Formats: sequence, structure tokens, C-alpha cells
Amino acid sequence: MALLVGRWALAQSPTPLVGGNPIIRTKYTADPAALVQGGTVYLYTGHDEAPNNQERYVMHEWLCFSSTDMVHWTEHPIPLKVSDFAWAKDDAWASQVIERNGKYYWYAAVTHGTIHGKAIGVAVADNPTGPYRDARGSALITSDMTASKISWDDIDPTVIVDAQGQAYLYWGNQSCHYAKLKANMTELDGPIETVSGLPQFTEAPWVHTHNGWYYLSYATEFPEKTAYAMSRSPTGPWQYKGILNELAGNSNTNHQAIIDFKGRSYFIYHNGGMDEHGGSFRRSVCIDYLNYNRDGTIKRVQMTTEGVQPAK
Ligand code: FUB
Repeated sequence: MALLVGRWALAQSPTPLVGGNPIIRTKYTADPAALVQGGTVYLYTGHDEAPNNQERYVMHEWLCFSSTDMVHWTEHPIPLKVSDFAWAKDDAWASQVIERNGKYYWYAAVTHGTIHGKAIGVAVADNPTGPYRDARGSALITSDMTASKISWDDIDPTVIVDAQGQAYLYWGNQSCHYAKLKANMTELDGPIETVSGLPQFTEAPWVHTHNGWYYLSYATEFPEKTAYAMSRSPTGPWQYKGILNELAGNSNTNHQAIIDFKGRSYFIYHNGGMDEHGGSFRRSVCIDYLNYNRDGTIKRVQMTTEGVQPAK
């Protein structure tokens, strides 16, 4: 059964608000990813469950919401948990869902149960809201597949399929990796490469296309801002274009998704601003407009309390 949140929840508060940021007020949500399917946007988030007195990530499951106007959001039953990956230990970190040939593939960062470090799994479903099941029975990416001094470098997957039907997986922390995926979307199809041209890359890559350009946005520095680079190809070369979004209030991370929907572009991110307990480990998803310049570069995002208007 779906539960209407967003405006409905706000209307129950002592001081009624209409829409606005954060968009979900019933629980803490982080690391947004969004998928447009016809007239509906599906929003996938992590779930920050840290008690108010604990400053650490407590994340065991992912959440799914949908909207037809970017303002009224409906929550769906929990579509995926860490425990759905039998080989994983914990930590439902950032993820992304994409559609291919009528199947929905959910790429998710977790902590591996037996191979030291973070790992990326892939789950599959027949519809965007799931339920999702482990598509491989093993991790797609493990920490021993990449050279790094840190154990949390294999996180934050983002996936695109280019105009020729080639799928690419990008991920990383400190270094941005990428690899081709086979058409089955569950196996690598070539070596793991490193993306160059992304100064001060921290994490959270998100690759999207718009008017013939590829964009790779990412979290930069720490605490994190969002920066971006552009290319005519999913494999680069990438041209760095600067800061896209400033520090997001009260959160040391800044994790974005970018979509076009019903004639407008949207920047979806998180901050730590929902209530007096909000912060880096109790984050909340927000949405503001994204605006392009004529040459394809992107105007700096203006984070707002009011958020966006209903999309028509
Ligand atoms: O939510 C856990 C981690 O924090 C994500 O994987 C990063 O992108 C950062 O938002």
C-alpha cells in the first residue's frame, strides 16, 4: 500500500507548508537517484537511520518514492535491503536504478561480507518499484578489483546506456572508475579504467546526457560541493566546468541526481536541514531547478527552501 508523503505530511504539521525542501518529511533520506519513466519520476534514496545521538552512518535499506509532478510524492514499500544481497554485510550506501529492455537494474554500494571493503551489487526487477532481487548472487565490483589505499573507494555507482546501446558503469571515491557493462547489465565487458579530468574528485559521480552532451557531475572536496565536467563521449575526454552546487546546509556530503522531466531540468540532492536532529548522518532529499546556458554549460544551482513548483 502506498503512503502519501510530502505535501500531505506537511499539511499535518503545526505550521502548514506547501511543498518545499526537504521534500520528504516522514523519514531521513539520502543519496538520491531518479529515473524518469513516461509521466512518472521514481526517486530512490538511502535511508539514514542513525539515532539522534550517533554521528555515523546507519543505513540498512533503500527507499522508493514516485511523483508525477515533482512535488507530491508517494512512498512505495521498501524495494531493496542490504540483506537481499546474501554476500553483503551492511551499509546501504548510494545507488542508482536504470531501465533496459523492460527490466530495472539497481546498482548499489554496500560493505562486502567476506572481501574487505565496499562493493557494488546489482539487483533486478520487472517494474520500477520492485521488489528487487540480487541479479548475480555475488558482487559486481569488489574492493580488490581496484587499486586504492582506502577500503571505501568502490562506492556510488552511476550507469548510463549510450545511443549505440553500450552501457557504462562509473563509481568511486577519491578516484573515479568506469567500465563497460555487457548488454545483460550484470557483468563487466572490459577493463576497469580511470576517468581523468575531474579535479578534487571525492565521490558521487552522476552521468547524464542533455542536448548531445555527456555530463559527469561529482562531489568535490570535503565537506563536499558538487562540480561537473562535460564531454561529447561517455569515455571522455572530460572538460572540467567548475562548481555546480555549493555546500548543502548542515551536511558534509552532497550527493546529486540530475534529470529532465516535463520540459524542465532538476537537481536532486540532500542536505541536513529537516529538523533540529538533521545533519551529516540524518540527511534529507531536496529538489531545485537546474538551468543550462546556450553553450551547454550549467548555471550554478540555487538551493531554496521553497523547492520547485508542480510540473505540468
Ligand atoms: O550515504 C553514504 C555515503 O555518503 C554515500 O555513498 C556518499 O555519496 C555520501 O553521500
